[in-house]
Amino acid sequence: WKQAWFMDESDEDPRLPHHRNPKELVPLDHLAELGVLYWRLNPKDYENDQQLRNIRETRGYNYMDLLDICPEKLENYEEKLKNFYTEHIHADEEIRYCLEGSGYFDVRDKNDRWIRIWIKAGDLIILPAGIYHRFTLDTSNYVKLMRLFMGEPVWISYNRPQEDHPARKEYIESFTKKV
Ligand code: KMT
Ligand code: NI
Repeated sequence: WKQAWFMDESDEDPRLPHHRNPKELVPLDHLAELGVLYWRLNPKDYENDQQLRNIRETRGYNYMDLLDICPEKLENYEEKLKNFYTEHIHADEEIRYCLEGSGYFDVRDKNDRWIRIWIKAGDLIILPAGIYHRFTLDTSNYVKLMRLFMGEPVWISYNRPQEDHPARKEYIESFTKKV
């Protein structure tokens, strides 16, 4: 697991890795403390993958669609990418499964530092409701994502600051409840 790290502070192209010098990797259990969950699945034949089926059934993800992020297949490509990379939260979990290509999900940790999570084919990630995050392509410039959702999908983003949003409050409270 060498797929998550603390980001540097530079304003260079977001599609670059933005490692700190020296590199500061973030272990999976640190992400789990933030409520970020991760699975490694087999992206080939995803339509018949029993592991994916189990996750969807266990967590109630009855909704599914596919999103190809490239200029040819995504309407309003530039604008959408700009919105994806604007720091935001949602009222619900964000569940993304990478089928092809790669990209970066950045999430804020408890000290408001950016953690960059590198998602490649086979990576399924769940961001909890209320966590500040953003997304960018990497220099490969392409990703195919499966979007999962419990019930009727809601894709509304609430840009930071959102300290009074119920999902944000609940997320923050989830830390103080734990010892
Ligand atoms: C979102 O809410 O869609 C994002 O955070 C972007 C990543 S998935 C296209
Ligand atoms: Ni989001």
